[in-house]
Amino acid sequence: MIEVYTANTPNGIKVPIALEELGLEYRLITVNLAAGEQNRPAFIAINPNGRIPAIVDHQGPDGQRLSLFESGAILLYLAEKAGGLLPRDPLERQRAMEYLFLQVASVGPMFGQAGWFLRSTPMPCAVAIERFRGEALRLTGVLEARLRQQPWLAGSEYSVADVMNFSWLRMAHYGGVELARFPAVAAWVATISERPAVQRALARMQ
Ligand SMILES: N[C@@H](CCC(=O)N[C@@H](CS)C(=O)NCC(=O)O)C(=O)O
Repeated sequence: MIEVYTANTPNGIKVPIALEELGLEYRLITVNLAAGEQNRPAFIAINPNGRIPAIVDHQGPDGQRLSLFESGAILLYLAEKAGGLLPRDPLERQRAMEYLFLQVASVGPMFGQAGWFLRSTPMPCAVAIERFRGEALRLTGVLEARLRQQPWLAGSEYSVADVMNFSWLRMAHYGGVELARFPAVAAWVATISERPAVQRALARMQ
C-alpha cells in the first residue's frame, strides 16, 4: 500500500491521478496546508522540504520502505514501478522526460508565482505580475506549439508528462492565463479531464 500525503492543489492532484492511471492501490492522507501541517516534525520526517505531495511506499525497492518527495520524482518512480505512463519508444520516452522537467522547472513555478502575485499577496506588485504572468503565457505557448503537432506531450502516447502539466494547465486562470487563446492546450485539457482515472482521482480529492 502506498500512502499519499497531499492536498487539493495543482501539485497535489498529480500523484492520485498517476496512481489511478497505473491501477496502484493507495491511501490518501490530507495535509492541511492552511494549518501549516506541512511544517510539522512528523511530516518533515517524510519530506524535509515541507511541501506536498509526498509518498511512503511500504513495499518500495527490494521490499524496503521508501519515502519520496517532489512530484516529478514520485511520478517517475510510480511509472517505473507499475510499468506504465512512460512510452516504450526511446525517443518518445526522452520527450516525456523533457516535458516533465519543463513542468517541474518552469510551468509550476511560473504559474505558481503568477497566481500568488495576482491573488494572494497582501501587497500587489505590477512588475512581478507582468514577469510571472508573462512567463506563464509564454510557456503555455510552448505547450500549444507541441500539442498542435502531436496529440500528447511525449508524442503519440499519454504519459507522466501530460499528468504533470495537465495538473497546472487545468487551473491556468489561476496564473492569469485564459485557455481560449490556446485551443490545442484547451482541447488537451478537456480530453484529459474526461479520462475515468482522472475523474476518480479528482473525486477522491474532494
Ligand atoms: N516542486 C514541488 C512543488 C510542491 C509545492 O510547492 N507544493 C505546494 C502545494 S501546490 C505546497 O506544499 N505548499 C505549502 C507551502 O507553501 O507551505 C513538487 O512538484 O512536488
